[in-house]
Amino acid sequence: MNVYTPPGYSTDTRYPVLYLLHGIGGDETEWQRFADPANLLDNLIADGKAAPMILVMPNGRAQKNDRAEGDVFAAAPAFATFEKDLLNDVIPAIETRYSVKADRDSRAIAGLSMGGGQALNFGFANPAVFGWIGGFSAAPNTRPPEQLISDPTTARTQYHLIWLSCGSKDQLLGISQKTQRFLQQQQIPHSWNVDGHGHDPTHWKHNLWHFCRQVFQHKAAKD
Ligand code: FER
Repeated sequence: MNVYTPPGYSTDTRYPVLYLLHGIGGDETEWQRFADPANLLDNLIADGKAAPMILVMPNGRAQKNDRAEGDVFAAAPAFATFEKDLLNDVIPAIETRYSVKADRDSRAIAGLSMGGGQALNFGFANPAVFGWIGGFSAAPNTRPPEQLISDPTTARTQYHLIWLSCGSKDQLLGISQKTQRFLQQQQIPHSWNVDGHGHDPTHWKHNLWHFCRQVFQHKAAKD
């Protein structure tokens, strides 16, 4: 995994943590290749527009060969297996090695495409672990709504932020739409951001920016 710590990181302070997940052809370096999350967060924090936070970008392909090689779709099951690695290994490792706030209000999960599906699946299945969820261009690994959110009553009040986004030219738009429609029907508060992009890095970078502006801020940030 790659870990970002905010400017002035000190063990005198405890920080919230955003777990940020990659797509089917990516790995723990993917976000850095196109979104420069360290600069994005440095700038937002300097402007007082994001909470100082730790950002963790793990490899979400939980199998022996975790490289994005060959037929990357063949590794889809390993993205589901990663739920156990995240809960049992990644989060405890971060909470042992870094000065973090270890509670659901201080843990967020977000991701792009395959990682967006993981963020939704893992975030909704583990309300005691995550208080903030972001799914950008979520892929077909996203559980069907009734399985994804088996207890809508709880979901209605549990999450500080549920951020769903997709480009209008993205072939996978239907997956986010189906999820969003369910959230709306069940009156589960959420943000829904559709732009004119396809399944592309600009969409992911923009939505990471939006998500970082709001995560760990108990009131939505305003310009
Ligand atoms: C699929 C189409 C797209 C799929 C996964 C993806 C597992 C993921 C795309 C990405 O992460 O960019 O049918 O099935």
